[in-house]
Amino acid sequence: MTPVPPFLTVLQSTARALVDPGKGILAADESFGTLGRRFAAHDIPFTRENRYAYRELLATTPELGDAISGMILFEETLSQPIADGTLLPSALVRHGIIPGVKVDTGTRALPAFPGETTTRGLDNLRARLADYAARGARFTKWRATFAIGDGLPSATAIETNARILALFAATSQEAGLVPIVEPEVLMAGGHTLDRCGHITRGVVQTVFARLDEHRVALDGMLLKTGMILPGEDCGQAVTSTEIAETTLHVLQQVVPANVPGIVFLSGGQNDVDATERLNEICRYDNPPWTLSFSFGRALQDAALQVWAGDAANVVPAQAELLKRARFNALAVQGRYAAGSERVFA
Ligand code: 5MM
Repeated sequence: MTPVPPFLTVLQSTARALVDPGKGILAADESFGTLGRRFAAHDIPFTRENRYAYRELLATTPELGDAISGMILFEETLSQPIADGTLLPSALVRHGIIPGVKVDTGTRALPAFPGETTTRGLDNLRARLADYAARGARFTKWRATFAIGDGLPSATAIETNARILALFAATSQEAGLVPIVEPEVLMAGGHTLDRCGHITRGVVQTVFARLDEHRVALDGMLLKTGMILPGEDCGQAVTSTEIAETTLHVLQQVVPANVPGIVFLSGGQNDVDATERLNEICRYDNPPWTLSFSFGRALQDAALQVWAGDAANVVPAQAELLKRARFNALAVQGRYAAGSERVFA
């Protein structure tokens, strides 16, 4: 008989709270490399002071908890003090936002498989999780990436990453932290919508097979995945309806019904497209799981641009973040209308 994780009730209630209807997750877990590139695009010096200022801006946005259920942090942010002297995770809790943390340590080349990666971070994971939990984290996230190309992704890359995702998820549940399992099929390339659907189906199916083998409690985890989209160099014109129907069709084939929620990443779509497509996906009746968002760029890009590293811009930057969070909160209820963008402009 499969053993029941000791914290199953806590895992189930945290997972459900993260997909509280009408809310979604803010992914602000960019590693130094990624955040450095985002800052560089706006000529913002990559200093600890600026990283702290930016993460504090996000976490202290007034009313953000009305639209955001949880915020994924980078390890550094978990111990960051904010202006009032409290630690940033405590500030989130005060706003009704659940703190979580990215626990993978990034992707590395998969030896002998050019163009493919695995994700590191399992070695000392148990000890790190105990530390993160003591610092207030209640959920975790691990991302594996899959490139689509000639012969890619290989069966070996899919299998290796699925196994690692399952080990991560089981270890996280053992520590009482809800795992967000993120297999990301990348948008780069010239593939069609159908090929993205075919690859995503195979990847997600293998991930759930390995989660089952590793006795991960599916009702105490979330799946984070991309919408099914044509590659960014494909040139195929697709409607939001086609994207929504294909995405739901694929996920219904491979995601078990007892997974409480599926949260979408934005993956490089512009913020308005991401919201509009999310809305279309969420308009369909009665999928077995709650559907929501866990956007990084599609929530943050406008705010980062307005802030531009200047303390004088904090309030308008927070307004941009809140605006996108609210639009996406409407989208998960199927109530976003593109015209709303003009009303708020
Ligand atoms: C796919 O990336 C995740 C969602 O962000 P987008 O909505 O922008 O696609 C995101 O949580 C990602 O895992 C983090 O930004 C961390 O990425 P790095 O590359 O810094 O590990």
